[in-house]
Amino acid sequence: MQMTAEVERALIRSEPVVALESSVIAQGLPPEIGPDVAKEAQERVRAAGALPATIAVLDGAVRVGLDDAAIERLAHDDDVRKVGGRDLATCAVSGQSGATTVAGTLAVCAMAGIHFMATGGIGGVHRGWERTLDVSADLTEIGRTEVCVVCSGAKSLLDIPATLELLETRGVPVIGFRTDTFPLFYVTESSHALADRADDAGTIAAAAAAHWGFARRTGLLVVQPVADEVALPPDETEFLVEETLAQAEAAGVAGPAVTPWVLARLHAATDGRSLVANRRLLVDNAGLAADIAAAYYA
Ligand code: PSU
Ligand code: MN
Repeated sequence: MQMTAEVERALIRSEPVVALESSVIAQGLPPEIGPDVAKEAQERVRAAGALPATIAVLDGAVRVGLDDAAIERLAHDDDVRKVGGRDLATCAVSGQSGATTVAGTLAVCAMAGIHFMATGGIGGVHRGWERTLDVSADLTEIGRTEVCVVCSGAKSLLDIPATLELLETRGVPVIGFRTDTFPLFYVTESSHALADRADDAGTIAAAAAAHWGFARRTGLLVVQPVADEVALPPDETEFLVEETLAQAEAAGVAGPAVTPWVLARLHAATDGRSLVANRRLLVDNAGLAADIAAAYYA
């Protein structure tokens, strides 16, 4: 594992560090936008008084903290793997490069001793899981890694009730940040009620400290709705998601390729409005994760 000197120093001194995933750079966003968004997220973390540590594998080295050149490579090289927890070792041993999903990022957080991370949306239980068994490894890793994960919920292309059930089964608290319902990524609200809500970062930091203090060896999931002014309307979005999922199935798209494929279609179908929302929520989630980490280590 190669950690940048500033991240290593911060971790040794118990100063706030926020891990950022990189699959969003390589697979989630178009290459001409991904690096800008990644850098903006990093700047937001710094502005909140924490250090960003974007995670990836480059030429077989697990990297904690990336410079701008590394971020550009992830966006533009065409042999960058999508790396979950199971892929870390084979990617490293073969000398390949890979961008880490939430699951892969959490696996590296466990190695590095990082307890806070931010992402856009987590992977979850896919619709049709009864047939396909497609359940994101994000849920497995959140269920066994002591990291507070900040996201904007999950896309409605997932089976949201099943995803929430599995989080409960795995012992993961789901805390709404200034919301009482589970947000659906581009959409601020849903009909899925949450048991827990917090209105400031300090309360979430206290919940994380208590959770780990009670020897709960799992993550916590913090869900923050995308800002109202860039959110997409629920009905239009639900229709588009349904349509795109059907197209994916008809085109034979399956497994890890589903989410990137559907995202790209949605970006085109909304004339880029979904990209604006995606960008905003990624940066805002990085900021909230930094606020929580700063409160935790204060
Ligand atoms: N949701 C998004 N954009 C993304 C992802 C999810 O809106 O880029 C990525 C994240 O890295 C997440 C991963 O961890 O997809 C989940 O992939 P899968 O469903 O294959 O486990
Ligand atoms: Mn999957």
